[in-house]
Amino acid sequence: MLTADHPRSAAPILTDDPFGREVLTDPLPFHERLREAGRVAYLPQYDLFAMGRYDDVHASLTDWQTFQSAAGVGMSNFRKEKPWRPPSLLLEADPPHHDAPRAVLEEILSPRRLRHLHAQWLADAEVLVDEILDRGELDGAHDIADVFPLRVFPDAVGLRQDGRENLLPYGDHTFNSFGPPNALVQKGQDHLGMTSAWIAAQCGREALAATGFGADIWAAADRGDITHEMAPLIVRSLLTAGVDTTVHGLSAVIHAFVEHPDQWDRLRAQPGLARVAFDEAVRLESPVQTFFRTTTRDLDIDGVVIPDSQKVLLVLAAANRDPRHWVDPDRFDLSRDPSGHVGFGMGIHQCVGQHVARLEAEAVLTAMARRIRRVDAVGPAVRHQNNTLRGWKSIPIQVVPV
Ligand code: 8QM
Repeated sequence: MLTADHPRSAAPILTDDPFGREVLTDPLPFHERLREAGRVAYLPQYDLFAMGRYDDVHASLTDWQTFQSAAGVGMSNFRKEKPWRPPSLLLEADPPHHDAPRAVLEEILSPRRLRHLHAQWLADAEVLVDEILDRGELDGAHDIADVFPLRVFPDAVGLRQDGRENLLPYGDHTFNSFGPPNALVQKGQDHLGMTSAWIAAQCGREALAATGFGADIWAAADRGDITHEMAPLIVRSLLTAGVDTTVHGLSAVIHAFVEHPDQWDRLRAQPGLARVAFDEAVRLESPVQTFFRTTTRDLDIDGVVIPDSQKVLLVLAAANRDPRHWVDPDRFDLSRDPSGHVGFGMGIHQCVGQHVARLEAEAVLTAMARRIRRVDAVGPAVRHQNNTLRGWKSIPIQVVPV
């Protein structure tokens, strides 16, 4: 085994580029090499450490004191480099600054507070399923996964109608920006000024409807739970993290069912499995593949020293298929208990919007399972390329009604 010449380190070296076209096209071989290399590996191309075993990824996510987020959760180290946008008060913060914004958003997005959306979103999903049944042949990514979150989430936030086409490109660029400044980031630069300006303009109180998640955030500022200066940035978090993630989560579960028709039959027989199916797809596909943390001290992991202020790549997707933790990890299996996957992260930063995501997925899958007997592939699915997200650009399918 090669050894890193990093000072005082003895980490196994991996020469893969986790953000190169080869790994982004098929990340699984890299994930296996990472898990098998040891508890931690060194990637000389970027001077960073990486972890892919479930226990180590889980432990690092839960130890926010040692693995901080405030120096950024992308490759860029905010202790050394200026962030491309003002840091998120949630994602790119740690206690104590993280606490108030997190508590406010967690309450606003809690299952109890989302309950009133359930019936409307199911009705919206039924309308969408009617539309796709009329067509027969369609694109599961373009016509379902891209469409549904954009129909329900901006309304729930309280966004104005015009300009919503900025949401997906802004999110896609942000997720690219967590990686190195490669061609995927370059491609997003052209329209970034306009897109960012639109996003920023939607975060003010006057731009938001009188009811919705956005208004709820401003009301929390009026109560003094957060300051008025914090409110726009917390709204920005919703707009950044709330659309692309659910789009790729939905495309993951749709693709999984196309590939596993037996599991589709199972969902039809037992529609109550919709939420399990979604979490199992999030485990299997890990729409958010990776996040970084930054060490706050020198660490020793089985003799491998990770120095203070080092970027550590946590490969959530590798942990979610680690055979040390999961039985038959590559199987999409509704009889498994997928809870404990790290696709939503773990610990104090665990996805605050996960109940929104599950409600959207439950609505879509429930409506589909009621009306659609079969979902057949009619052509090869095409991957979407992003430095952080894994999903599909195209899933050509034919739907057969019940
Ligand atoms: C990823 O801006 C933010 O607060 C934010 C951006 C991206 C995410 C989360 C938060 C994890 C989905």
